[in-house]
Amino acid sequence: QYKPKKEDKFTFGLWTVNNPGRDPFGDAVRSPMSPVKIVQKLSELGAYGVNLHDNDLVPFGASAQERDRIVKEFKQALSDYDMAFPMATTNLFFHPIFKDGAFTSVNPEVRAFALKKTMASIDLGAELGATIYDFWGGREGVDSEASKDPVVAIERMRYAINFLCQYAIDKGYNMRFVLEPKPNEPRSDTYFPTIGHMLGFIYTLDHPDMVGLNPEVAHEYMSGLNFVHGVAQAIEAGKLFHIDLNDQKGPRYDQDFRFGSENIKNLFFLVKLLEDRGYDGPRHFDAHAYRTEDEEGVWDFAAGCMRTYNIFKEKAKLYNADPELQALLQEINAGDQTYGGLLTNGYSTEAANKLKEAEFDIDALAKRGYKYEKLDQLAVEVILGIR
Ligand code: 3MF
Ligand code: MG
Ligand code: MG
Ligand code: MG
Repeated sequence: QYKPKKEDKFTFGLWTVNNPGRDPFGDAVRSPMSPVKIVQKLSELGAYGVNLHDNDLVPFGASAQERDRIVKEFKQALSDYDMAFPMATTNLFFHPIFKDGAFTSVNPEVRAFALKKTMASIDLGAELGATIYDFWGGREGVDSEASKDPVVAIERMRYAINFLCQYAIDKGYNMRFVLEPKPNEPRSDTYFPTIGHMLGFIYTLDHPDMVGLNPEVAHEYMSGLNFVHGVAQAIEAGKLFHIDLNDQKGPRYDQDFRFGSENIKNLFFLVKLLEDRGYDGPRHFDAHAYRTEDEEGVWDFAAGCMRTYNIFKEKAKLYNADPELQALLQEINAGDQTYGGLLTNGYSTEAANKLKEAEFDIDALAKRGYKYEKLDQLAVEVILGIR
């Protein structure tokens, strides 16, 4: 029942299952697997597709022949194992050249190289069939506030995204861009730290229709924010083009835990939101196995992400079908929602005058109990599996 199927649209980045478990205090604990093996194994587990950064597949600085050989072999694997390739992105954070950022570096030569590298990576994504191209800020930020003018940094980011949108249009690629906010790590502070900051930025671009969001669970939790509300705003704005699912224990270092391993209640409401609102993009897991794990643990991790998503999806159906819970919701939301047309027809002088003359029973309104304790307990019992 919870077994992942292609229609579930579960995807993983090559970098997620291939995470070697390196951290600031310890070396790699797992050796890299070949991209072909990853494609095969994820397909067997029921995933729909894979995503990558350019250098997850083609090493930094590879020759044209080497690149073409690797890409050919990878394309063959996608076709052999019936795996989709929805999203690609650029690694603009690992190589030391990017230590001060890429598109927002103070060094113009680094900014130019970052554009060149991204164009090559967009070409790679297009060749593999990606229709979504991701931009995570990586090292676009500061450690010292003295180092950069923050207004100039925003202008530089806009210049880069506009340049690259036009590049994709010029090339005739069927591709939309997604911007992925994160508040910090690896830099002390990253520009465009949250969904809201990024959403505001999109409308200042030359091609705002082409650009949406790739929100990540852990990134918003690192800011102490409610991820469900951020995603809802992206959905309402028509900007949820992609999503990075994982988990995180509150505002601390970036953990990228297995989806649903920590914030069970909030992530239940996230899955309910995505499913109720008909989100039809990839459900991408941007997470990795605990550092304690060997290869077997990596596949346990991957299977767990998908299984938990499907359990939440099933629970959301139960929630929507629970008679007591739904009756209570109806009771809570009762009343003339249009308030005699005054709450739906917008402003008019007549409506304003009517409202000014209206009498309200302030005491009765103030005394109302909202029954949210009862409702929340029912919700918790659905999630805990006893309803
Ligand atoms: C870092 C991230 C990134 C991005 C990736 C594209 C390395 O916290 O989330 O993963 O997600 O660049 O998805
Ligand atoms: Mg992340
Ligand atoms: Mg991360
Ligand atoms: Mg991510």
